[in-house]
Amino acid sequence: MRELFIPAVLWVSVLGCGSETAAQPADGRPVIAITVDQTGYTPAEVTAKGGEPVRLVFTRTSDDGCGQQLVFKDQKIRKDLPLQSPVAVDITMPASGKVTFSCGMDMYRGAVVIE
Ligand SMILES: [Cu+2]
Repeated sequence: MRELFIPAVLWVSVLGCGSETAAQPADGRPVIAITVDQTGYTPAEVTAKGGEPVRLVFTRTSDDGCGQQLVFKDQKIRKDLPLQSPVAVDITMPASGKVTFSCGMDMYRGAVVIE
């Protein structure tokens, strides 16, 4: 019975992830949309308040270029960005400084800076 049970749990967690992306976050954190294509991130620089939790939603809109992977090096976050499928990344801004992100090869670069 265990073999049947595990896939069901996985399916539910994947589904939950997708609906979480589309919905407004329950804690009311700001949502910032970023597009990824062959030119990199648009916008490449976004702002948030120091110490504030935010949700970044990345949507890759082109198979050209190398935006298929998304890396937040300092936060040790690495995610795949499927084409045309929004991926949410929740972070909490530091009190000062900025949060940077890049593609898997560190060619495309973006940042969340404190407003
Ligand atoms: Cu790259």
